[in-house]
Parts: sequence; structure tokens; C-alpha cells
Amino acid sequence: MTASPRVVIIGAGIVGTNLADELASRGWTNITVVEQGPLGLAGGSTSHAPGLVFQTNPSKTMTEFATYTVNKLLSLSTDGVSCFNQVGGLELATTEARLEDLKRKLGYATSWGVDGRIIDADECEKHWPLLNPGSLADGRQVLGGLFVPSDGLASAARAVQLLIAKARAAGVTFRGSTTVTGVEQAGGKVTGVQTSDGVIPADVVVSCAGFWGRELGKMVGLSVPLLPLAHQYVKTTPVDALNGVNDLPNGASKPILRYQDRDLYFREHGNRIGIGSYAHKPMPVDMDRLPRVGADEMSDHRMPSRLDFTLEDFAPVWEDCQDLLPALHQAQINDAFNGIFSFTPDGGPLMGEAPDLSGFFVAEAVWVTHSAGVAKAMAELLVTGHPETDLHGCELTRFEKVQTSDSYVSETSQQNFVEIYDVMHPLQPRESPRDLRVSPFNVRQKELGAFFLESAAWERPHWFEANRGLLAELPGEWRAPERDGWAAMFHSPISAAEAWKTRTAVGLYDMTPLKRLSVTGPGAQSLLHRLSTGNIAKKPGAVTYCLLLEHDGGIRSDVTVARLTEEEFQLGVNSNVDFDYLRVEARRQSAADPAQWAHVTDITGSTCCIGLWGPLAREVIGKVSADDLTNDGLKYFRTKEITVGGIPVTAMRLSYVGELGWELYTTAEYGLKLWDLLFEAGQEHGIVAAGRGAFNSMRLEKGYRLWGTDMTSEHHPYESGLGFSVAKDKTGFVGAEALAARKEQPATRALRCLTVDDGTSVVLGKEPVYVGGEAVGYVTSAAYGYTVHKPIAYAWLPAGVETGDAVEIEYFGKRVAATVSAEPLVDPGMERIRG
Ligand code: FAD
Ligand code: THG
Repeated sequence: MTASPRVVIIGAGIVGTNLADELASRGWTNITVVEQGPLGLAGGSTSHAPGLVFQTNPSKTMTEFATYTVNKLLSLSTDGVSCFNQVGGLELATTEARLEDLKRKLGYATSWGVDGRIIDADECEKHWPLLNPGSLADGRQVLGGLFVPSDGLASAARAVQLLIAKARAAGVTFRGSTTVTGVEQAGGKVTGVQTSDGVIPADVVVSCAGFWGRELGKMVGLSVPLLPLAHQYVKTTPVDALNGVNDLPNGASKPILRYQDRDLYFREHGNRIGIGSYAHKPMPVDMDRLPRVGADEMSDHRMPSRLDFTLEDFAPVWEDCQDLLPALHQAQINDAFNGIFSFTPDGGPLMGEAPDLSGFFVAEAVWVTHSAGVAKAMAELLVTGHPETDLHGCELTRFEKVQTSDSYVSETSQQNFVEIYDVMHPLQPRESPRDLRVSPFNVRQKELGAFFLESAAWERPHWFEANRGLLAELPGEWRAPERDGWAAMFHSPISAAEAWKTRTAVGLYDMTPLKRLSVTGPGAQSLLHRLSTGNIAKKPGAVTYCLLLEHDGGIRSDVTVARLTEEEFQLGVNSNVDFDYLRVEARRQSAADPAQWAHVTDITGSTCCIGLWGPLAREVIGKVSADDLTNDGLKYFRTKEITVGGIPVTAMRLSYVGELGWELYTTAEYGLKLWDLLFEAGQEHGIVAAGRGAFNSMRLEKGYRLWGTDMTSEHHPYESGLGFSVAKDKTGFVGAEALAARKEQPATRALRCLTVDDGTSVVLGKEPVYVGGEAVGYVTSAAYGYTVHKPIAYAWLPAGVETGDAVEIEYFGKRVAATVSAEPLVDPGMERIRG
């Protein structure tokens, strides 16, 4: 993008004003912020946010956004008063399960660079003398807490005012009391916004409209998957014990406080206490019935984001509040409201460009906590095209189409409201909606007792109860230690049997949910050549594993590219983000040079895929196919059309579990027949249907990285152990120049394979890793390696750490000894897979 395009930002809440400032500070000069409400106190969620900033989050990106926000708000000040009151943050545990969860959460904090510690009940009480020192109503008591000294309170409304002043001084125009009523476009590009006050021309429009985001999206035919929900916030009357302690009206000196076992949080407002509740039913908001904003003066009580308080929803938890803070027995509820903000299907924010309208960006469903960090990343995206932070969990385009429908967004977002403070296992599935996307094999999988988990709305078997009988036959060296606690949840010992059979006989894997794209046209090759690190200009029949990079050399995705014919490629990709990226790039290329048109289609749902893998895979397929599938007939990383029991199949010789065999693709209507043919043919060879539990273990044994978990756009290929997938001497692809420069720089970190010394402790992922007693890295993926008889963890570690070095993984507050190992752990010589 050329310097200083004309930018219109819609919305002057904490996100829009931060974005204006971040863009202005990067030298952009032509920025207009349009806000329907009066500037300063515009009436959106920001206007009344109590501003609690708890930084720690399972997501590295979200934690970094929060930390950036803390530091930025600390630096924003007038008369020596900043916009952040760093009182610390305290999350209480009143159950053993919560206390354990807080230890895990401390692990996240440590992994992502936030200092914190677990404190006992006495220390909790020192921080919050108003806490009930004895037993709570039902016999529980405060057992301890997670204390993070750098957390605290954002003064969001004041920050907005300071940001407006700062941005104005840098040349940004603010237009309050001006409503955006439409978006102008021409030729697939944004050209301006229509407002109540005329058209404002623009090259870039960023919608920072908060919970109005879905309405703004509708103006351009974009489905913005967020749901406005009301959430109750209450201020009490003054509490004697706080008189004279804090500045009035909003001063605070005690840590912000979470009582998640009762869905509550607390802060001080001078001598009053503010209480937020998630304990009530989800309250979706009817956007058509909100008070209108416009030129009229807006009092605190007429804001569109402030609905009338419904006492009956708060009454049940008022007793819990008084129970935890007995001083509240002499206080009353005062100044209470139901405030509106945005929820999404997976709880993440929505950031990025609309795939079908160039120049239209979104930064919505963002908490105050993450606002400045989100704005920084958006500014980087606009100015350089590649944010420093991994955005895959935030991408606007990360959802499958079915996940952006009104009913899906409504149901899942409400569920997220209900579960917001629950102790949740990372694999905990949602109960509804389920069975949205099922492969053609689903009926058989159910007959075999599949245990399903959901991903991208697909049902994926994790193991099959039908294989339980194999546990009795499992040879001693394949028996895995029993698991307890979280490692035992959403796990079955049956996965050991499925891995055993795959490594020694043959397994049948449902690979249908792997996203597949068809890229066709005379420009297909040039498109893929330009966007990938691979040498994909090979003859039809070649399959290439390669990377899509960002311009800065970071890994955007890893893909397989199979050349089916001269003008037809089939890609295995990671998510809808890849689809939209390729589709948009193809459209641009086709527009620039019609002779080089290329078209990208998502064929995932219209096709299906079986992974047939194991040393006996060839025997099995030989019974139902006359095609030559010997090593000479189809070499490793080659593809050809074959017939299996009369069914047309595209066979690709590759295996994410690292065994001999093929990915077998056919169109959906043949899927069930293909499964039956193979399963039947495999009976005499001991075939098993196998699930993701075995799959994930085996791919880690083989050292295959999982994009989004092991590496992201924050990492480049060499440090990720993926240098081999950059074609030698290839130039002219996206990221090539940056990559060449990075190759020359000394490595600072590396993705390493660890094995756990005690042979039994299976970790979950995201745990901090200690070297010499210091936290220096974090775990990405983990699994028990059935073939190698020990737990495996991949981890980012400083470059100086060497093979054989001892490290420690902190798991639920305990240190687990591990050793840096050479990889891959299984089949380093490729004899099995190339056999
Ligand atoms: P907003 O502040 O809503 O700004 C969007 C702006 O866009 C609005 O000012 C709106 O008027 C404008 N706009 C919309 N449509 C148009 C249009 N067509 N034309 C022109 N302008 C338009 N977050 C935390 O981090 N910590 C907390 O403790 C916390 N507590 C909360 C408590 C309550 C009761 C509520 C309701 C929210 C809380 N939040 C908290 C969430 C937080 O307030 C929001 O997530 C955040 O303020 C959203 O900021 P924003 O800039 O995206 O949205
Ligand atoms: N199958 C297909 N496409 C995919 C995946 C898949 N695309 C997305 C994701 N999975 C990509 N990840 C990988 C990771 C490793 C391999 C394949 C896909 C793999 N690697 C060989 C290795 O490292 O030894 C590559 C060897 C080579 O380049 O010759 O097989 O599961 N269709």
C-alpha cells in the first residue's frame, strides 16, 4: 500500500481511537474518525466499561495484546496521572479444581512473559482485607489465588479523550455525532463511506463499531460473527471500611478481583464497590430497540449500550457478593445497569480485511483489555501488511461459512457467555450445535463407537470403542502408563491400540475435515509459484509440501500442493483463512492479467478422504484395486488416479502419521462404499479404524509440525525446522527477500523436541519450559509417544539449548524433567514411509 491512503475509522470507542493514534504515529496523515455519538463519551461499550485488565489468557496473542495495552495506557497521561491504575489482579479459588486451574493459568502467564504467583488464603486477605476470612455459605472457603502485580484498571473513557487529543494533534480528523449509513464501493474496492453528513471518500475503511459490527458488516454484505449481549454491572452505596481509603469517585487501591466460582468480579470505585456478574442468563440484545444516538445530548443514562437493570437477574448473586465481602451486608445496590458488549463463537476478536471488499477492514469484539494491542496489530496490518503478532485466532475469515450464520453465532456466543469463567479443559467440546459437518463415514464411525470431538464444525473421531478389545492383546512394550487428572480427560487408552495397529498392521483414518482446495486455470501455476516456497512447477503427478509465507518471512500456513493436470492443482490447507487468502490473490491475479486467470474452489465438503496407513496398507489396497501401487507404481509424494472397487479415487502417497500408505480422495457420494471396501479388505490384515488420539501421537513421533500450534506467522521456516520446504534457489515468491535476509542472521530460538524423563507425565501444551531454573520457552504440542514409550513435547527454546540438555516443564505448578532430543523420534531414515 502506498503511503498515507485516505482512511476512515468507524467508531471512536477504545478501539477506534487507539487505531487512529497507532496509524498517526506510524506517519499516516489522512485519517478521519467518524462517530455517531458525541466524541469523548460516545455511548458505546467503552463509555461505561469498568476497565478491569486481567492480562493472562491461554492465547499468547491475547496476552501480548493485553500487556501492550497496559503499557500504553500507563504512558498516556495528563498532569502526571496515567490512564492505568496498576493495582494488580487477584483471581480467587474456592474449590480445589479452581486452585489447580489457577496453577495452569500461572503457567500461561509465565509462558507469555507476565509475572505472577499463586498466593495462599492469608495473602489473599492481606490484599483484600474485606474478604470473608471464614467459611462461605456452603462450606467453601478461599483456598488461595493467582496474583498478577501488573494487572489493573484502565480508565477507558479518559483514555479515549487523551487519544483523541493526541491523534488530533497528529492531524487526525474526528467527526462526532455523525452516523455512517452506508459504504461506497467500486470494482470490489472501498471508495468511501456515506454518513448523515455526506460522503467521505476513503481508500481504507476500518469498522471499529463494537457491538454494532454486524450492522456495519451488513452494509457491505459481510457476515460479522458477533453477538451483542447484555452483562450486569452494579455499584454499591458507600462501604464504611472504604471511607477515606481511595480517591473519589473512582479511585482504587486493592487488586481487581475475580470470584469465578460464582461468576463475579469486583473493583473499588472510591468508597463503593463495583460488581460485574456473568451469573445471569445470556441476554441477547435487539439492536432495533436500542435508544438512537445522534446529535442530541447524551446523558450517562441514555446511552445505547446501557439497558435498564433487571434486578431479578442480579438478586441471586447479591448474597454471594455479601458472602464473599461481608462488609456489603450494610450496603445497597446503587447505579446498576445491563451493559452491552460483543461475544463471538470462539471468544476471540474479529480482525482483518473483508475477503470480498478490498479496503474494508474490521476490528471488533475487542475488550478494553486488548484494545491497544489490537490497534497496534491492525496498524501494522495496514501499514506493512504483516503484524508482528500471530493473528490466526483473531482473523475475521477464520470461521467456516456455517459458523457465521445467525443461529450458529447466536447459540455459540451465548454459550461462551455462560462458560466465560468455567474451568475448561482445552479439548472440552461444545454440546450444541453438533453434527453440523459429518463425513460420509459417519454412520460406520458411530457403529464402531467413535468418540467425537468437533473442529471447524466437523465431527472427528478421537478413538473407537470397538477397538477396546485390542487392549488385552497389546504387547507389553506398547502399553502406556495410566493417566490421571487432565491428561486423562478426553483421552482413552484405546489410542495406544490404534497406534500399535497402525505401526504394525494398518489403520484407517478419516481425513475428510482436512481443508481441500482446487486451484485451476492457466494462471494456477503462476499463482502457486508466487505464493508458496515450493517448486510446484513439476509435472502432473507431483505432490509438494511447502509453505505460504508473509512478506516478512513468517509462516502463514503449510500446505501440500498436488499437481493433478497442467492447469489443475489440489491443495491440502489448514483453515478458511488460507482459502480466502488464495481466493483473493487469484482474483487479483486474474484481474491484472486475464490470460493468467486462476480460480480457487473449496472442495472439502464435496469430497472426502481416507488415510490408509501402516506396513500392511499395500496388502489391503491390493485386494480391492488393480492399479500398480508398488513403490515403482506410485512413489512417495506422488499422486495418481486409481480405481478402488470400481470407485474413482485420487491417491496421494503421503502420511502425516509417518507410515507407508496413501491419502485416498473421492467425491462424497462414494465415500461410504470406499470405507466399506477398505475396511472389509483389511479384516484379514488386522485393520482398525483409528482416531485423532493415535494420529496426534504419531505425527509428533514423526516430527510433523501442526501449523497454528507449533509454528505461526511469528516464526520463520528455519527456526521452525522447516527449512527443507523452501525450494533451493527459488526466488520471487512472497516472503523470499525477507527469508534470504533472515537466513543470514544468527538463530535466536528453535522449535525443539523434548521427551519426558519419568516416562509418564503427559502435558497439555502452552506450559512454560525452564532451563537452569529460568523460564525461557514454552510447549507447543504434546502427546504420549506409544512407539517410543515416553511422553513427547515440542517447545520453543533459545537457540543455545542443545540436544541432550536437561530442561523442566512446569505442569500445574509442578516441575517435570525432560530432555532435548534429536528428531524425529520415529523413522528418521524414512525406511518405513518410503518402503
Ligand atoms: P465501542 O466502545 O462500543 O465503540 C464503538 C463505537 O462505534 C461506538 O461509540 C458507536 O457509537 C460507534 N458506531 C457504531 N456504529 C456506528 C455508525 N454506523 N456510525 C458511526 N459510529 C458508529 N472490557 C474489559 O476489558 N474489561 C472490563 O472490565 C470490561 N467490563 C465491561 C463491563 C460492561 C458492563 C460492559 C458492557 C463491557 C465491559 N467490557 C470490559 C467490554 C468493553 O467495554 C468493550 O469490549 C470495549 O469497550 C469495546 O470497545 P470498542 O471500541 O470496540 O466499542
Ligand atoms: N495432508 C495433506 N495436506 C495437508 C496436510 C496433510 N495440508 C495441511 C497440513 N497437513 C500440512 N502439514 C504437513 C506436514 C508434514 C507433511 C505433510 C503435511 C509431510 N512432510 C514430509 C516430511 O517432513 O518428511 C515432507 C517430505 C517432503 O517434502 O518430501 O509429509 O496431512 N494432503
